[in-house]
Amino acid sequence: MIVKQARFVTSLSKIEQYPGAAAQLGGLPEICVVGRSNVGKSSFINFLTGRRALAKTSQTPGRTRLINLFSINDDAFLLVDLPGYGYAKAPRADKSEWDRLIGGYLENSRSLRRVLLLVDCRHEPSALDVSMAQYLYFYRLPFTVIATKTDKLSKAQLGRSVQALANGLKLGRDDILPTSAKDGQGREKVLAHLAEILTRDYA
Ligand SMILES: Nc1nc2c(ncn2[C@@H]2O[C@H](COP(=O)(O)OP(=O)(O)O)[C@@H](O)[C@H]2O)c(=O)[nH]1
Ligand SMILES: [Mg+2]
Repeated sequence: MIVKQARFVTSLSKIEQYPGAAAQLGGLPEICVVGRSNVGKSSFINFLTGRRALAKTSQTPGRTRLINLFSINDDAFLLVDLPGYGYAKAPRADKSEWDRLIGGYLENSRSLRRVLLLVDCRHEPSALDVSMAQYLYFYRLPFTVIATKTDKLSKAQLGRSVQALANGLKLGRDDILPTSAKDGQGREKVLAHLAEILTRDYA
């Protein structure tokens, strides 16, 4: 797949806004991005779309408290940037609002074709990453694990890390796609993977 066009559509601060926004766009297929805050979700969206600042990235974890919708290739599909989970410093009330946003979206989207679960390639999956994978299994939401920030490791280190991630998430190592928003690693593979998912016939 070639990303010819990408545009920001809207931000949702409450899950109640989602059905209306999705309907207004005509129920486009959706690919969503989840992961802990600061794992590189917004950078991943920019990397995938080839746009430097389509999604706002941040040095400060826990900034995105919104669901951001991006339309790709003239409404071929939507990329959905979900708020990051697991930001320890968030006030308690904020935390539950985030969970409501993430859970509300994942359990209610009718057009969700794939969840991209982003994990940092440098670390073993956190307890929250493991919970998220279990949650996705529980709701039978098909997902793909994307390892981010591969530019921070040597090739040998990356091989070991991907294996550790696969073990921690009970996946095969080929089920994890390594990427770097910095040097572009993995972009073609991710785009081919998404193209394959989006062209599948669900009828
Ligand atoms: N070296 C490197 N840094 C990255 C990469 N992806 C994201 N970052 C950095 O990680 C931080 C958090 O990124 P962001 O996309 O805002 O994460 P989000 O909170 O998950 O949306 C920022 O400082 C990014 O520049 C990557 O592939 N390589
Ligand atoms: Mg973000």
